[in-house]
Amino acid sequence: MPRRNVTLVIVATLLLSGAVDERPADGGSDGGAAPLGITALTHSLDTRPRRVAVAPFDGDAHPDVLVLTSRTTVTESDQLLMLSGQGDGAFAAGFDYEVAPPESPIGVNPAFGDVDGDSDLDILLCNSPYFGNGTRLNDGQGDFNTWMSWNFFGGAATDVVLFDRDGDDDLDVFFVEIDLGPYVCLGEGNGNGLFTALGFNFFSGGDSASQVAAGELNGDDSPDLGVASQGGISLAMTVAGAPVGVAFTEILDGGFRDLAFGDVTGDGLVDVVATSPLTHQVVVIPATAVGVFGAPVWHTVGRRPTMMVLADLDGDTVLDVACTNEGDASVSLLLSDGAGSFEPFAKHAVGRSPLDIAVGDLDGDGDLDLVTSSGLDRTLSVLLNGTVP
Ligand SMILES: [Ca+2]
Ligand SMILES: [Ca+2]
Ligand SMILES: [Ca+2]
Ligand SMILES: [Ca+2]
Repeated sequence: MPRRNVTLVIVATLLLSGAVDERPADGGSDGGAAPLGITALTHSLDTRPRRVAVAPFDGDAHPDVLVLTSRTTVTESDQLLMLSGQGDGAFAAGFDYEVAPPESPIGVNPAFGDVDGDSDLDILLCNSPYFGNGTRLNDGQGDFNTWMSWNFFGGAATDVVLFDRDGDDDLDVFFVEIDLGPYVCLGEGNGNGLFTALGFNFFSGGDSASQVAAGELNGDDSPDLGVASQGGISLAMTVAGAPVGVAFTEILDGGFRDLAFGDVTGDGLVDVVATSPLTHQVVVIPATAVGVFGAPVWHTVGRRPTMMVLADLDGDTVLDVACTNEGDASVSLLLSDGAGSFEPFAKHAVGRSPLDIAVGDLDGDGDLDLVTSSGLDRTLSVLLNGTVP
């Protein structure tokens, strides 16, 4: 039985056309008509959604949507809530937990994975005013009432990522701590939902770090780490067996919001992809050999791209890029042609000032759908992919 993470299988490759062509509201570049035959749905919430994640959390096979909300007024609290996927693009109400009290700093950050080895997905919450960094364990039915704190290196973590650092089958944790440092921090998973401090290094760009990534870049079976910050993109190539290995090198100068590792060029080598809000571009740093990167290639998208996912959206088995554009209430789709280039980007309208994006097959038809959050509109925008008819 698979122990963790979500496996989403693309089963068909038929393309449909006829999507809605959305135009930016305040400048930026126009995209072409979206090529995926997207159907857009809007889900209204009582609170302001900020971060979103898609995965089967509640014990059935259907992907659910996990939402972290931000308060509207100082008298409200931040919430962690779940919309329980019904497998057809519809949702039922799931749990709703308070994760930050009124008048506390905003910014609880989530990650998910099976951190206690019982095959259900658990939730990590970092930077909570209640508990700093901690884990909510899944009871297998979609309740997360067991709370465990692992509050090392202070509590003000930026984005957090789970990965198996040392191949022992327990998920380990990586984040940037900005209160005491800034430090890049590693924690060893204990296999029970708790983590033990492994080590930390001062990271000069950490104050402006926004998102982190982990994955295998250089082929040594020891996952490598990345940080996107206002100063650049930095990578740490870890060496198998190294005790901590958090020495970062900046590989690209500039201001970046989100980054991810994946093969978007179709050559089997893992590339680095990031969003650059100020230039309205997505940058691809292509691997030219295992762990060796060539010149960055810039792709114009919508206005102020922020959060991003890599996923095979058109079913050709090569990863594509979808990013939220904060400045023009849209998602840009950069579809890889599988040979190192991308189709001209396409856009689709979503809620205003989208704050996050996640991917999963929400309607159960075999293609990957997208969901974005708009705190301003108090909505989630669900873009159902029409690749599989
Ligand atoms: Ca679990
Ligand atoms: Ca590649
Ligand atoms: Ca693709
Ligand atoms: Ca789908």
